[in-house]
Amino acid sequence: MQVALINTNRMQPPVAPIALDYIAEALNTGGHEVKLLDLCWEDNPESAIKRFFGGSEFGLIGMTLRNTDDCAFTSRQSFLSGFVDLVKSVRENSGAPVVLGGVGFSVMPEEILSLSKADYGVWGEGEFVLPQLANRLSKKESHEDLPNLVWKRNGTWQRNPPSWNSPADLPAMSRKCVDNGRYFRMGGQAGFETKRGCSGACIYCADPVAKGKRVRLRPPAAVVNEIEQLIAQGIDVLHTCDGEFNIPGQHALEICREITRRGLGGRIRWYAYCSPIPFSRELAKEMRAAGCVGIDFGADHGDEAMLKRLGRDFSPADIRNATCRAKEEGMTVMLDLLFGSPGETREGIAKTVELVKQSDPHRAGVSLGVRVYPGTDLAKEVRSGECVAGLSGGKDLFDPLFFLEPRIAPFVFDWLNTLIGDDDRFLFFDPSKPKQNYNYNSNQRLVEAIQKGYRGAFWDILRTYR
Ligand code: B12
Repeated sequence: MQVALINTNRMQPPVAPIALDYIAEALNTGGHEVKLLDLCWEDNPESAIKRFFGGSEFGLIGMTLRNTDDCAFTSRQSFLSGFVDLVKSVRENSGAPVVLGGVGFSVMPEEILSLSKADYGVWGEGEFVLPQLANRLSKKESHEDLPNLVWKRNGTWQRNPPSWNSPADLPAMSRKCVDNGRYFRMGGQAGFETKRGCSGACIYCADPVAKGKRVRLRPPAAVVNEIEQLIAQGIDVLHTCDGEFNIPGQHALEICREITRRGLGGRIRWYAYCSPIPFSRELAKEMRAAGCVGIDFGADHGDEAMLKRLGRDFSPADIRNATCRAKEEGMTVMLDLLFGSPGETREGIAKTVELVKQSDPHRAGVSLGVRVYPGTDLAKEVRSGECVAGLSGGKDLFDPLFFLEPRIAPFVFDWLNTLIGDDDRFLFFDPSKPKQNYNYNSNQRLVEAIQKGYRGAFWDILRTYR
């Protein structure tokens, strides 16, 4: 069957739709032919859609929704109405069934299907179910039993139980469907994935909702084969696409050793999201030897009680140690902080800022106000009792829901100014502070830097760009 895949993510600077590279590979392996329409590069998406469907007939159309919104308390840009318009425009130009997927989509599949009036959704990973859906549709066989499929029966969406497959069963990834070279020139990095799923208990995080609660590992040889494919395309700056690269630590070590064994450590520079634990000296050394140049630790907070409240399993001392080890091995460090969740206090924020100053990472990103995703423990908690007062947004699906602890809301911006002043190690998730803004949505400073040749993790480009 001829399948159309459409990337709907038009945010600048661009991030390549790795999902469509992976899914295209699985469809090709399953005997289907794929054509990609990448709307990221189109000034006028409607006419691009018209042009694309003008010449070809498709049996199935897959559309990806990576970001429902920019997840930033200060800007709150939702992408859903734009996405709904694109589905409508596709419908007007083709009679083929439309299936939706993506990490953003998987957080609220039924709602997005109802809004967009698409035919199907795939909740979670797409490589296993999409080729089966294409097979069944081409043979006109029933498909209502397919795992992960969201489909309509008598006007009501049905979400089939997922099958969380082993990534070892994925095909070898050639990374040739998407124009990764162009994304590298315009976006400064390419992604690769080493595992799926997360068994963590962070109350705010949608990863277990969209990827499953069991960690499923990709074989190191397959990951490094894929890296080699990217290198062959001239791409040598990469970013991991895992929630946290070092969980589990042994797998991270094995990936690094495989990169080093193939002599690639000196040929690539890569960045990873990591947890402050486990982060042994051995892992730090192996990561650096394998070409890792920067780590963004999901530190969240510097107050022991708040870390517990957020469901994290490490301490402020672990954050200090991880920062120190990574720096000793020559890697650049960013600490990601999350302020304003339930129970936040003036003192907790002060302790966190103090911890950052003592640990002295290269950058610390301050995110204030927590995005409340459906299906998370935070979503359950804030709907009850006194937390309701801290909610804002959420009047409809186009209005992202956030929480900011009401006890600190009246003074928190001033308090942060007092504590941080003009310490330029701190970045803010806030477009109203362009020089310190690490919200990557329409970040013009970042776009400019990449055009001038800067490459790397976005926070590191922002750090070095003058
Ligand atoms: C790595 C990462 C980044 C890196 C990307 C680096 C790179 N070169 O790729 C950086 C730091 C740049 C980044 C930036 C941002 N990110 Co980010 N990022 C991630 C992360 C950790 C991995 C994303 C990824 O590539 N996964 C691997 C791919 C293979 O998985 P996938 O996209 O989910 O695709 C699978 C399925 O969803 C499905 N699927 C996907 N599409 C389709 C289509 C069809 C038809 C089907 C059937 C199935 C299907 O199959 C795919 C393969 O299994 C996720 C969290 C996570 N664990 O997913 C957050 C995440 C995607 N990011 C998020 C956000 C908000 C952002 C920013 C908007 C933040 C900001 N304001 O600056 C920007 C957006 C940048 C942009 N231009 O789009 C949110 C989105 C949440 C939401 N509901 O909208 C996430 C989920 C994190 C979170 N907060 O929970 N990010």
